[in-house]
Amino acid sequence: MTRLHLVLGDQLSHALTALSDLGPDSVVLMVEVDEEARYVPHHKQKITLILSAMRHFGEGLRAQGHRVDYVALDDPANTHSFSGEVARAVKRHGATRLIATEPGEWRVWQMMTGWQADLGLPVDIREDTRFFCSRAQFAALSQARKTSRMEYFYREMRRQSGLLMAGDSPVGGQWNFDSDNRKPLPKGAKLPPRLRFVPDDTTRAVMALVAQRFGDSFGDLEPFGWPVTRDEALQALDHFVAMALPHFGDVQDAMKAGEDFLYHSLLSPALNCGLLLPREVCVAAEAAYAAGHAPLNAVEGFIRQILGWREFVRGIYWDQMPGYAATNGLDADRALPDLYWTGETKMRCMAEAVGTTRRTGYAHHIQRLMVTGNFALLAGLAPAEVEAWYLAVYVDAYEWVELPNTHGMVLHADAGRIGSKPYAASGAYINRMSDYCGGCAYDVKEKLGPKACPFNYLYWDFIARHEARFANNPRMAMPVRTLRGMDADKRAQIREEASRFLDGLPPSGPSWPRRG
Ligand code: FAD
Ligand code: DLZ
Ligand code: SF4
Repeated sequence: MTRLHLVLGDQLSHALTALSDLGPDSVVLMVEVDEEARYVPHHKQKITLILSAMRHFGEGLRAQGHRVDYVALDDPANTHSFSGEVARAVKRHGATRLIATEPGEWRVWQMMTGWQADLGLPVDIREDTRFFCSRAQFAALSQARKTSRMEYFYREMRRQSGLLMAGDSPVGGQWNFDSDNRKPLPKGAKLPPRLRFVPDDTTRAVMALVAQRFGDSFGDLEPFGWPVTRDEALQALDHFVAMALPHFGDVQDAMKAGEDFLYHSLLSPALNCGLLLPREVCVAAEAAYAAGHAPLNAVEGFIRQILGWREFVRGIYWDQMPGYAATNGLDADRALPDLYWTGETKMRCMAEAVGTTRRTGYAHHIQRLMVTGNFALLAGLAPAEVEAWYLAVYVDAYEWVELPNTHGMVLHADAGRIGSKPYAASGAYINRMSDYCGGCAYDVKEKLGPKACPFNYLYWDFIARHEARFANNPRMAMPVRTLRGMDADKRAQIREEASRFLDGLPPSGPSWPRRG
């Protein structure tokens, strides 16, 4: 009798349900497989982070006395797929039962649900209890119409978790302090130093493997500084709470040239691969408020991102897949321009956002949403291509969290399931929230002509392309009215300049594989 307990690369938590009943008849299975590294061309630092964190996690289990069967990427017998490696391990150990925790991606869920029949043994797929809201609870809340907007769902999660609650009421008498959180970065603001971790021997060995096998993948391999162990992830959490959380709220939407991190937590990579649990992160933030170390608008804003947005997008993903990925609410079909991979463009905001992405595997939320995301929306880029890009380039990207953000929040391809209106903005927004425009080859104040900021005419062209659709959306009524006030010549010029600009962008080369 051998029970095989499968742990995937984003399930590196000792609290994982698949590990809850390890016994003398248990073998923990962890597998490094090419298929997971190649289904989109993942950033080199993402592959490094996951493989190094997996190796450390496996070693940790061994040190606790558990039997761990760890299949390395360069094992000559490796079949390089989850299904192939699970089948080999079942044979190797004469396993009588396979135990897993539900995966983060529909693609892997489909594989997993076929294993019982394919392998001819019982397969337990246990709930992933690391989240505040289970898939079943979200479905029930949706039935009860409590997930139509993130804010309603978030309040439900506040009540359920007790976070920032005083009895039945929100602490401070308000659920949401977002209106306090939209300031640009003040001049001369002193940004906190960020904790980066020096790669140890395990990480160095993985980096050498990644350089050798995935040298043509996107992004810089070095300097690598992401936490790869539970201990490092806890240090990163403490550091964020001490140094950045107090300022998190006020300038949450700000951007600054040359500053990759501002006051953001940088915790998503550790949270999403399991080294940190969302509850402990929220509790640490709440404790900072209780201790008078951080103000309420910062702590509420931070907790809302995790307890609200993170749980909400996961709920939508599992509630709506597989159909969710297939919708194209704005009929967008333009190929992804090469500048998303190269960062080569005169638009300084885009060059900054892609630049930090290449160097670090990270860009903060407003860069993802209002720069690369806004451009993709205005330009009418094909959802599948944009989604494959976001899934590949960020070290924190897994489809359950990437897809609703890209498909829904950014591209409005889900026809409003996530947001009631598209987050479309002209150059004025980027100018207000950043210092990018000052050093840009384009002029943000110019609306048309060779010097005009492309975001300006692309914005109006976007509104014009969807005029009929947006006229029925009360939240889009104002730009539609303004558009209708423009004379025919101006509208024609906007169309012409937008087309010329977009048609002039080189599309991605064939060397960048699409999502398989
Ligand atoms: P902070 O700003 O410090 O926020 C704290 C935490 O809140 C994050 O660590 C994250 O866990 C959570 N969070 C914040 N916003 C969101 C959100 N919209 N959805 C889910 N969780 C959120 N986040 C991912 O974790 N993985 C992705 O693949 C991903 N893809 C995105 C794609 C697009 C187009 C956009 C607009 C956003 C995406 N996000 C994604 C959400 C958000 O941008 C990142 O969570 C955030 O930038 C991570 O950096 P941080 O840890 O410093 O976040
Ligand atoms: C992203 C990734 C990569 C690059 N490699 C592996 C791997 O070799 N083994 C593994 O178990 N997981 C890996 N992952 C994470 C998986 O893609 C992730 O667990 C699934 O997509 C389910 O969310
Ligand atoms: Fe971006 Fe336009 Fe500003 Fe240049 S002028 S940085 S393109 S918003």
